[in-house]
Amino acid sequence: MGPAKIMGIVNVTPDSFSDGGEFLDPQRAIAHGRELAAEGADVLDVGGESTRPGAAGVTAEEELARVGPVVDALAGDEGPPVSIDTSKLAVAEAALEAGAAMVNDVTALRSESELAGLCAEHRCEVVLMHMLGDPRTMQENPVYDDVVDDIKAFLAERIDFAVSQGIEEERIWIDPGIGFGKNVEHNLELHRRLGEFSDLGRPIVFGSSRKSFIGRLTGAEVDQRLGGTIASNVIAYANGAAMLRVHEVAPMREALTVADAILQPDP
Ligand code: HH2
Repeated sequence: MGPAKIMGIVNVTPDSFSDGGEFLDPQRAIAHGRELAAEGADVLDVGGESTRPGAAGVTAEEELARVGPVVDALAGDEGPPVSIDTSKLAVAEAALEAGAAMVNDVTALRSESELAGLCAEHRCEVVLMHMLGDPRTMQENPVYDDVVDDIKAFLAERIDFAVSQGIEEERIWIDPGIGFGKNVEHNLELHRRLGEFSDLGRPIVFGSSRKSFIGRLTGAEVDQRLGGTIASNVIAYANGAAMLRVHEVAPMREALTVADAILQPDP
């Protein structure tokens, strides 16, 4: 097994927690996606709806207006495959038709009943992420019996559901959903015990880039969390993550090269 894949984040939103508004103009988002591709991203994750704690929802029309031109352009490049970060059927459908190869759904196919069938039909890759509650309420007071066991049980159920809808198991990725209904200690425990998710038999996507637990630990503002992001992702990789979803691809690529040389020495 080589190093983990890097998923570069391309936000086309006015209010993402990490870079809201920076790339709302489609041309800027496209240019940003191309930069991340040049830095070595293996996948570009295009999103038009912020899921940060407390974020307001957005209509499918609005979301599609944001991401449509960006997916069109990036999927038309020779570059890395495009993932669409959405929970909406209409947005996923347009993106898949424009050439997206992956649907990254933070609700794990719970938002729109037909999304699973659409993914099955297109034979795209699918990311199933855990979230407790919804973005408006998820950080209020998350409680688990056992954070890892509870999330594993949820993901096992969502894998069964996806397969029952015709999605091939080989196309499914799982994600514990760092920051989605988790307090700082939950997030840290998920790093330490990430290896337990390998029992589910599917590759793990990990998304901690710039998230608030890093700010809580370091005091750093959201765009100053690269050091914490690197530490978090290297530990996740060491504990079995197969895909790292990050804002800053080049430094993550460097860190992974070093981590990989340490963890997987040439025989
Ligand atoms: N986190 C966010 C969005 N999508 N997808 C996956 N699979 N895993 C994640 O951890 C994840 C995700 C965070 O939400 P948002 O507020 O949109 O910010 P950003 O996209 O800048 O990370």
